[in-house]
Amino acid sequence: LWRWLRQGMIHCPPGPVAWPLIGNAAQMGKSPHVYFARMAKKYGNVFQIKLGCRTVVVLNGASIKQALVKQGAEFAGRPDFTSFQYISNGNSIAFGTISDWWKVHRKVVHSTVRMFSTGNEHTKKTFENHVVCEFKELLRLFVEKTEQHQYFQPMTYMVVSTANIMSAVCFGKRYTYEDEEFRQVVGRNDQFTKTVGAGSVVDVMPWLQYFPNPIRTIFDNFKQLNLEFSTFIRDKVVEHRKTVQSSTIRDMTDAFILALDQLRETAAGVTSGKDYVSPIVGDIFGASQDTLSTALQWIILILVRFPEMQVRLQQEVDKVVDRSRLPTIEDQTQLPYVMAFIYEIMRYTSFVPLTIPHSTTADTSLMGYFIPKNSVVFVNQWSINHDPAIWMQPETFDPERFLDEDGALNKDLTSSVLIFSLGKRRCIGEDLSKMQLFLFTSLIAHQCHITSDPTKKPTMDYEYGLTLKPHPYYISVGLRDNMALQSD
Ligand code: HJJ
Repeated sequence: LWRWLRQGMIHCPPGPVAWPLIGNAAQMGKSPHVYFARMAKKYGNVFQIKLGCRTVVVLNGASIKQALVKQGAEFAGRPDFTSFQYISNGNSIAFGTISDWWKVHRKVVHSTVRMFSTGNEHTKKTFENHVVCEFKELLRLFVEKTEQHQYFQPMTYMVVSTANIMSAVCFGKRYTYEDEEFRQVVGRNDQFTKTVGAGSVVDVMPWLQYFPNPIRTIFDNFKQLNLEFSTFIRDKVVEHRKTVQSSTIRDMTDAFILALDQLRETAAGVTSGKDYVSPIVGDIFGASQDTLSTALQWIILILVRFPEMQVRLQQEVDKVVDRSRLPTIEDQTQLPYVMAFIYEIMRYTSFVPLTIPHSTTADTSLMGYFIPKNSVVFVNQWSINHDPAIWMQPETFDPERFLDEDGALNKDLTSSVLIFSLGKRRCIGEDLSKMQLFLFTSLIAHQCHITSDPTKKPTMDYEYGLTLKPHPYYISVGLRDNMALQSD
């Protein structure tokens, strides 16, 4: 490849002209994914930019599947970004580069997550119960806040609520909305997401760490939050280790301790002193609460912006679920509009616009361009979800696009939505997420009616990061009847 490059038979990807020192960083603006989609129109799906000291290859549209699936091994690395070194002390599976152990651990994590969610009928019911219990607590709080203030900001409650679902699964414990320690641990997702998102400034201009400036302050906060987050997780794992028994696996942390200890013992004959469990529990708990609370914030925002869709959801759920019971997982096949709504939330908001940055593990070529080993690679998921060649009027929010003439879910189209990535780095929690979002959405539709302050209509604006966070908004929640709050 290098010889072809010298002989001019293969070229580096084209791209916009870069400024000295900062490169194209200033051009990205507040929505790098939109800027990248615009550059893809000009230079093609594979182009290259300069961010500070780094050359970054940006993948859009069809080049994504080619790279992540067909040439999966070459594109499965992670760059050695400064910020990644502070996540679980540099031992995160999601942010760490690949190795032989990485592959084994990922398999164990995937099957363990399934064992506590979509694995079988029994695990599904247990998971469903966690979601329903947490939904009831959230609804109780929403009604109380509405009585007190009429309109209130629901964001932090949704974070605690989704974190509680995974806390029940991981640790067998839920926290109250007032718990200060828990709010400290899960209440800083906006800071986390800003610092690890593709194009984060410290990662491409590391010299900013070395003198006082606003970027350094953000980075110092990021380090602090990761320290506190890791301590919280490690304490939980230590507590579990004291009482774990292979005869009764209480929760996901128990399962990880047993599975990973056994793995290491079979491999090495002894267990080394290293803690392999905490970084994994950190990834699972951190990723699920950050992403699912963001999804829920977008869902409720869209529900109040499009009241007619909220009514349509209520009508569909009412047809299948009467007032004597709550929606369950088994209802999913009969609620295509609910699923279409969830897919449209994922497509339209694309709230993970770019994946966690990748890097190449070898010199390679893609769509005819040369890409050297250790190149930083950004994967623009948003570009697929808003491609006019795939979607009619991509900038319109319309769940119906996923339904065929008979009102059934169009599986070809739903699988065209890209938000869980592809290939060796694709999301482990996809099935768990879809199940949880289905339950939450149908429970909301069945149980309550949500409205916004007519004088303060919420905007669709967001803060960019690994996940896009909608700006704060106010809602009011009324019960359709009193059923969910009366039982148990
Ligand atoms: C966290 C929020 C954290 C970890 C992990 C160790 C695995 C959104 C996408 C993927 C999710 C990526 C993962 C995130 C891990 C968080 C999250 C926070 C500390 C953490 C594409 O999540 O505030 O702190 O430490």
